[in-house]
Amino acid sequence: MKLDIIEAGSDLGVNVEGAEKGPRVITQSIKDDKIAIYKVKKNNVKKEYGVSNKKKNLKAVNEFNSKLYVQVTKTLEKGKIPVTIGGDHSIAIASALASINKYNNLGIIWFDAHGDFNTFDTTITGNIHGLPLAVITGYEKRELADFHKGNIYPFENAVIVGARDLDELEVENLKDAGVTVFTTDDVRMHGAKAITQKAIDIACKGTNGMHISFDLDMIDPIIAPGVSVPAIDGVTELQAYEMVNTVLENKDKIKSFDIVEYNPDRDIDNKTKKIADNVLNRVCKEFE
Ligand SMILES: [Mn+2]
Repeated sequence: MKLDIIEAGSDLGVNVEGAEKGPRVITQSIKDDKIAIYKVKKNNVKKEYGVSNKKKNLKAVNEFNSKLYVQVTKTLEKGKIPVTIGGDHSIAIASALASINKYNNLGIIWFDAHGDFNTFDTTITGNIHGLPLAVITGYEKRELADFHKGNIYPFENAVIVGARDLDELEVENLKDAGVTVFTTDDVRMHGAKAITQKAIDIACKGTNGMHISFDLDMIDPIIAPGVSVPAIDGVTELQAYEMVNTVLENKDKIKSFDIVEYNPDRDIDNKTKKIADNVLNRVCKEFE
């Protein structure tokens, strides 16, 4: 196998329960017993809630991500692709940074309903899963990536696909940084394949490849309700598969992959689990 699976069961970046259990449920669908599955476990900490604290669970998120960074690095050192299964999206701070630490110069495609481009100054909720893209591009790095000394992702090689639920100040951040954002409307207007191809071109322009971070909440919550922060008006299941397939057509450029935000507590009739299973098994098949 050319890939390892890493279960990143953390819900420390979000104020609802459930995401912690996501990876365990999803990886049960893996049929190929040659695939190695590693687990990074959350320390037994008391989770912080409320919106008055803008740095909720900061210490615990960092502890978790430090461990995950080490685990992802081990896979990268073997020359394999780490496929990290979340957990909330804060885990991508570790997976994405470990990858760029190995490959020095990468782009990133962030499939997501949200921008995840808040800083501690602009966040409304203080939930750290709203910050990871800002962290790994250095727009907000100060306290969330102490374990990483290497390069960060250039703004000009960072692309969000499927966005539709962005905070006002977050939009300002994205404009200020110059990160490319393709919305659900863009996907509808130009097609999932064309938009994904554009995103690949941007992520790979002048870089050594790309990290893919696939947040299941990009998909419409009627189709995929099993996420912690659903946003209406998402892409269809078919469009999501088209995006994954288009990315996998460029598999030589893929250095690392995340599938995040599955929340089994919120799922209905395993609808979201089935989609996550399909995406994961599609990725596994490609990197046999
Ligand atoms: Mn996200």
